[in-house]
Amino acid sequence: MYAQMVDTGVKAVRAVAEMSPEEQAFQARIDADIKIEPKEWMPDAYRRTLVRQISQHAHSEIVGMLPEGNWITRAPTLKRKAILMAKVQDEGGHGLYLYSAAETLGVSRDQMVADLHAGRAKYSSIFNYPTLTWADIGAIGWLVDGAAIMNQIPLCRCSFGPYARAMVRICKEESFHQRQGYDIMLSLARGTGEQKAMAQDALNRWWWPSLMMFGPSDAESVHSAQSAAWKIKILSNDELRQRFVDQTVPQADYLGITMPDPDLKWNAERNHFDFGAIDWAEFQNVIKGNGPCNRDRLRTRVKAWEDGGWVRDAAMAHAEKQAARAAAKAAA
Ligand code: FAQ
Repeated sequence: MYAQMVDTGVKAVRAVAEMSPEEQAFQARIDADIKIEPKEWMPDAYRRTLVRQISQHAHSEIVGMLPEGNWITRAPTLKRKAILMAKVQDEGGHGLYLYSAAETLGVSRDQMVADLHAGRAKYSSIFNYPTLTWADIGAIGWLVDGAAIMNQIPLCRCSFGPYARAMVRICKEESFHQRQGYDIMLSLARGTGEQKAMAQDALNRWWWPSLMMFGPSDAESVHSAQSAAWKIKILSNDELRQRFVDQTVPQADYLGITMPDPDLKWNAERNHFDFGAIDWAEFQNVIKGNGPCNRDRLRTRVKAWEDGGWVRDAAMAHAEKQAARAAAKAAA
């Protein structure tokens, strides 16, 4: 039903002396911060790693439209509705840039979509949680887009040119998304007691899953060492998670709501917040397909793809007719 670990063929990071001359030249370019472009030679495992990560990222954007799309018809004001519609459309756009970036590596969008629908590809764990109240839309913008930006800013400097360039625009848009979410939280936090309670409840439910978005701890992360050597990953899962916590705790204080973590406290020695243990069993359960909404999300995506079949067929038929007309005109 849902993806298991993707084997990119990397067992351990190899020393330069163990690499072929081609691999050594490739690694030297990476070390010199030269971007790798699609038509250049690259190790198969580098290509597979990027296809895995970029396609998962694209799927996350597309599946990520669903929890928020669920609230477009119920947004509390016309302005909030217009903003939410624009945000959800932006996420669709991000998916398209990312599918295009992955296509430069030789995989077709149809193949990537088929992999998602067949459960062979992952998407972010966070989108398997339900949006129960309007405050969840605030929490997603504030926390989920906030975590996404924290992870994606370093990706703007990653070694693969098309991915790095796609990230620049995506990050600009995500920062607006984060601010619209925080603005919703601020309105609720300054509202009635009931509204403030709604904001607190959304924080309680979204905080821990947001921390899981950064992936397993560095000690458990199977791909990190090689991805760091290839400068696909600039900062580790744990480093990014810590930065996110440090950035977000003062924002919750400003809202006047409380992080659902009794172990959260400032550590002056480390100059960081200490935080409680993440429930990794929950994370593993969600990425294996058993989160609250996994089945529903996939079912909805598959149905949307099937329902849109006639549009793709019509576009193809139109393109074929145009090509045939152009050929007939050229021959006349
Ligand atoms: N969910 O060895 P690592 C967004 C998997 S965009 C599910 O550490 P890696 C915008 C991982 O794939 C959010 N699976 O892996 C938005 C691997 O399994 P595999 C998406 C996860 O790749 C906002 C295994 O665990 N962002 O939110 C997760 O080096 C609002 C071992 O992990 C991106 O995709 C997870 N959270 O590091 C949209 C950013 N974490 O592939 C709508 C790009 C780990 O072997 C509304 N991706 N796994 O089967 C990355 O930076 C990396 O892929 C990580 C994981 C950091 C996510």
